[in-house]
Amino acid sequence: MSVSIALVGNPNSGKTTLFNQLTGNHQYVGNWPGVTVEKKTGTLRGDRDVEFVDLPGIYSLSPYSNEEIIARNFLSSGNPDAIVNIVDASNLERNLYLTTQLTELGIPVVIAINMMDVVRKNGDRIDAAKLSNHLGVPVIEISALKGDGVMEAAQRAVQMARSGKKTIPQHRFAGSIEHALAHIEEVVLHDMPEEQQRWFAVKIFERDEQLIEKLNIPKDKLAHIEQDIKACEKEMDDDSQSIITSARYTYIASIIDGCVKKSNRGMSTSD
Ligand code: BGO
Repeated sequence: MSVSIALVGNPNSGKTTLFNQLTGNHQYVGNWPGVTVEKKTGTLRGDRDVEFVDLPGIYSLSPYSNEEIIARNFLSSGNPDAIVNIVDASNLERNLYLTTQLTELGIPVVIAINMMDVVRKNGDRIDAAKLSNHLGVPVIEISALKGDGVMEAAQRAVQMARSGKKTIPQHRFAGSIEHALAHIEEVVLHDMPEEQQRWFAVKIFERDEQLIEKLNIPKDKLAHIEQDIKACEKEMDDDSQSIITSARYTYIASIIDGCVKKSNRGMSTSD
């Protein structure tokens, strides 16, 4: 069975380096429809049945740039069978912000934790097994530059895609947010496959206009949902978008603490 795997990550996480390692010279370059953003696809070295789609480098699945819109439209349309999320190990906090969103899409996710050569050289340690347990996805340590672990990451993604097992997000928001999300799913998303509902519910909670328009949600249902969102905003004394952003960062900080041991003698790649 042929599979399509999306390669997703922050700018400068090593996505191009990984894509080149995985596909060698089996690459095709075009443009995403309607925009001048480059679209690269390629097949896995040694297996023409596995296609990789290189999505633009992004920090979030918000609708604020062409790159983000391309990525989220592609991912939420149900196209890819799996996602390889490349994460810069020296910048975990910022990179995992995107990861928390990717795990809500209902698509199998494999994390390829990159720049591990830098981490090791600095004497730092990352507990990949613990991180994997927290996030509910396989975490494979790689160095895209040296080629270490890249095939293992690809094979895990192929395995996940073929098994049909969806990723289940492990993170739960505070009670009142979860209450609002459950209500949104019940009122407007019940016709959608269950595993895809969470990401859409969070976006509707954030009042993502582009998505609300696309889903064509009737006004009376929107008004109904708005009551829950407003109640949550009042309780937490913040706007819904900031509530979600802060919750994601608080969650990430809580899991990174136990997974990363710094020796304090090295520099990050961004340094
Ligand atoms: C330059 N290890 C190390 N050490 N570096 C890596 C790894 C890795 O595993 N993976 C990628 N890099 P992109 P995006 C560069 O280009 O793939 C490096 O944006 C330089 N260039 O080599 O482009 C990679 O596609 C001059 O570094 O990322 C690249 O996601 C001096 O990370 C950078 C130093 O990789 C970004 C580095 C002229």
